[in-house]
Amino acid sequence: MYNIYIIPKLTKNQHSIAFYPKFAIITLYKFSYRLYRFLIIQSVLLVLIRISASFMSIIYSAAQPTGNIHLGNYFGAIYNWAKLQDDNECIFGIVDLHSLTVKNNPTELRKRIYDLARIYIASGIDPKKSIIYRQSDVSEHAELAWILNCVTPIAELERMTQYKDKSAQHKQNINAGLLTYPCLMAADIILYNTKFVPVGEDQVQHVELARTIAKKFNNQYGDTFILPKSKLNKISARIMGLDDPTKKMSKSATSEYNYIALTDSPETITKKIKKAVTDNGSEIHYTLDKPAIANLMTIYHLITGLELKEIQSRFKGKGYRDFKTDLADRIIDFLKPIQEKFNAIEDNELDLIFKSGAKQAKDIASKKLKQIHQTIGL
Ligand code: AQP
Repeated sequence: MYNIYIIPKLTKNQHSIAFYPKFAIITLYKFSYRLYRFLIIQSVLLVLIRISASFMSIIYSAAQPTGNIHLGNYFGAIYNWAKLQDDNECIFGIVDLHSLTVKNNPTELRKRIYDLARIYIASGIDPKKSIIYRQSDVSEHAELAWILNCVTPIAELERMTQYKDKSAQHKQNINAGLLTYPCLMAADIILYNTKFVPVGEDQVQHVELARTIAKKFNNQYGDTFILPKSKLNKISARIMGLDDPTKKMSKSATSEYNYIALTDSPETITKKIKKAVTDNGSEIHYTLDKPAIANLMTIYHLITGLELKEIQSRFKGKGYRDFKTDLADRIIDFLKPIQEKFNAIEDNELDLIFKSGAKQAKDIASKKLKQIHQTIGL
């Protein structure tokens, strides 16, 4: 099949003007054949890429620029996102509209948005593989949130744990956004035909509500949305506060001794780990009735990759002091390359990433919203 054209070789003498037309035809044949072969290979490759892309899942997740990103956010979410980006189509948002549910200083908020993007990239999220964008750059989120508000029963929103916790925490500012937050989060997710949402345990209830809302919409208007599922990394899904191991580590904790921020200095890390609450006794042993040491051992495991049993035997006969000193040193070493990358990323680099991310996200979101408009009769 490949030798359809028998192309005679030209001898030296044949390279004369007399042979020019024949030579030109042969060259044209050769060229067309190569072009034909190139195009066939390209089409086959394109079909293969499309087939493999159709098996890829769409992954969506996001974080709020509400404070210092800590080890809980990192191991519960961001670290897992980076691992998913080779085999899936990943979209990672900086959900700045969500952060407005609590009071903000505009200058600080702007800085936190850029710093969050820095954290994503320093943690291994590659803007060439994944879409990184700011939620407020894609207005479709806010519009779909309004539409979803109109299919979501208030009772569903009122029973959300985060709404109850945050209303108690911000008594002076219990705004409507705090209550309808899950509708905006549902919009973030289902706007992109998301299949999986890798999150920490505290966000599972919201992802389940997003699924319920999508189901309600589909029942009312016909199949429009894919029903998303949360994706958890069991061991790191709930990192507890260092000052209170019965509550999760949180960006908006009142005490900075609650968390280790990814950008904390070595001195701060050492101080925070030294001050971390411990249980009665002094044995380095993982048991659920000793939540403080269990939490610190989980962090040690995530940082070093050592199994809990190995950690136990490594510190056999030693006390909390030795364990804490080693843990602090290991966290410092672990965060060093992340901090170096974080400090090297310039704002103008991020502006380009935001621009390209917004374009890519908007492209998907606007098509989906158009479809939704048609479905609901707008
Ligand atoms: N302690 C945690 N352990 C494991 N995962 C956690 N996440 C949050 N805290 C822990 C996960 O981090 C991702 C981004 O979180 P977010 O920005 O959506 O905020 P959040 O869930 O409300 O967490 P924070 O840190 O407590 O922030 P604030 O104080 O602003 O509310 C999510 O996937 C989350 O599950």
